[in-house]
Amino acid sequence: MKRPPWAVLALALVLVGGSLTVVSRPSPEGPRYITDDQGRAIILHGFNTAGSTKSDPDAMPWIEEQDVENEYERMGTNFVRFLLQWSALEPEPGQYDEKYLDAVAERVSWYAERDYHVLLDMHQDLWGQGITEAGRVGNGAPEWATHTDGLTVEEQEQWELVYLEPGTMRSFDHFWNTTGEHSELMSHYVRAWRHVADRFSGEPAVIGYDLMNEPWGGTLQGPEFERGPLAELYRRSITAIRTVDNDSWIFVEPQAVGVNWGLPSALPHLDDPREGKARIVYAPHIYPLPMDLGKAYGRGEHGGGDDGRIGGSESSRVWIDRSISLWRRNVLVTADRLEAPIVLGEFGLDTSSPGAMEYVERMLALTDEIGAGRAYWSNDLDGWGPWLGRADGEEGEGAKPGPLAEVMNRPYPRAIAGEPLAVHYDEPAKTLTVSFAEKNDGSVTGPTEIYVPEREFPEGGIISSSDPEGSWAAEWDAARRVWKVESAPYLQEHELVVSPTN
Ligand code: 9MR
Repeated sequence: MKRPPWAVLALALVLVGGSLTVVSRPSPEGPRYITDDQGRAIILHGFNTAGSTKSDPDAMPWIEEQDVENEYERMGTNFVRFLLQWSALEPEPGQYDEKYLDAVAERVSWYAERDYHVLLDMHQDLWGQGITEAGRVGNGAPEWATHTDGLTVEEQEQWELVYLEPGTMRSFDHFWNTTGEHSELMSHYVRAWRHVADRFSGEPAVIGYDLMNEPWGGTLQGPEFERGPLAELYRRSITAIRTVDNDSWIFVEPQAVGVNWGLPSALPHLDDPREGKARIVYAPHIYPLPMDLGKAYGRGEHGGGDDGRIGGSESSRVWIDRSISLWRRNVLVTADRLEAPIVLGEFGLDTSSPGAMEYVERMLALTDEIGAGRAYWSNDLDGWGPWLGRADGEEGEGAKPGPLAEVMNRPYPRAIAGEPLAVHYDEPAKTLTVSFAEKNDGSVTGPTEIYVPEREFPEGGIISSSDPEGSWAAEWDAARRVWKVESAPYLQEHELVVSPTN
């Protein structure tokens, strides 16, 4: 593969960025967690659903209700980052398509019935379909909100490069009002969010709103963009959403370029005017630069990727690991500044590339370690997702699981009845350890819930607690494959261990 010129620039940025990053310091309060309506800390584990939304005439993902059922059966997930399209929501300025929202609500109900948490993500790539006449690239913004001023947009083999096309840049510059000509666009976006929040505020399965997918600043980049118009969009959206929805969590992303590779974000602290403690979530993505350049996570000299070399004789895995370390450090710094819990909104790759499943395991372990939730990109039937395709295309038969389905199907605490201290899954031993502290403030009303897969835990496996015998109780819900655990409330700390039957 020929390396695109901006990738070379980017590589240089990584080197410079690495030396500029703020040294990580432990958070004064430790990691923060999202809580559910029973006051439990929830660990979000699931998929983005779905990329197919972008090109669907009704802007719906490919799934049917049976596919949600299949996902639970195969992987026991509890989270979906569900893609929305502003173009479908507000097809004409100020007019919202309620039928579109009905269709979203129907899908939300499929998840709700299976105890999932749904994050509504206002997705965009390359601004919107209207950046080209053919409409083959770009999704998100409606055509009426797309002003290229006649500047060109050429399609590129590597889709991200289209961000640099003049017409795309101009469309973003108008939205961020860098041009001073279209301040109405941001107002529309904010009102559209308020409309969505108004519609879903009473639906407990909707955990929150991801204000904008992978923001791109056009001609404004880095701190100037993140502290400027991006923060303004977030502040205005948060204020608007809170007029109709006091309880949902509001997810904010950093600028994607650079930060997805591990560089620092300059996103500032955002106030939350809700009654009660702030509910802002930091939701970055990770796509290590070597992977954007076509490198794989394999162990070979070049990571089993293409024949280009990165870093002399080092394998690309070394470079990917460096990106991951950089990402981890910088994400913690930003989350600390935002005083927000972390959810990794996207990570993903071609599941057939060398070392792909080791990369996924690594990201699952890392998110456990930093107390973050995660949504894999994506559940599409495109070689990145958990399904190898529809089984014979027969209705009701569902999709065939591939290697990713195995890796994602692992023990995890769906909900923790207290303040999580550590979550650790030992892959070779197939043993999950969850430790947490009592809250002592009466805010937690439900039990701890731990999901375990069928294969190594046919009847739930063996569960033990550090609480003295007789002071705690575990109940096995065989249908959902979930342990429900009541711990001894008079103890300050608890450790639960679930291990395979033999
Ligand atoms: O995987 C998606 C690819 O098929 C599309 O061509 C591209 C442009 O819409 O988007 C890809 O998905 C991206 C997602 O929308 C945002 N984060 C990065 C994802 C992978 O590149």
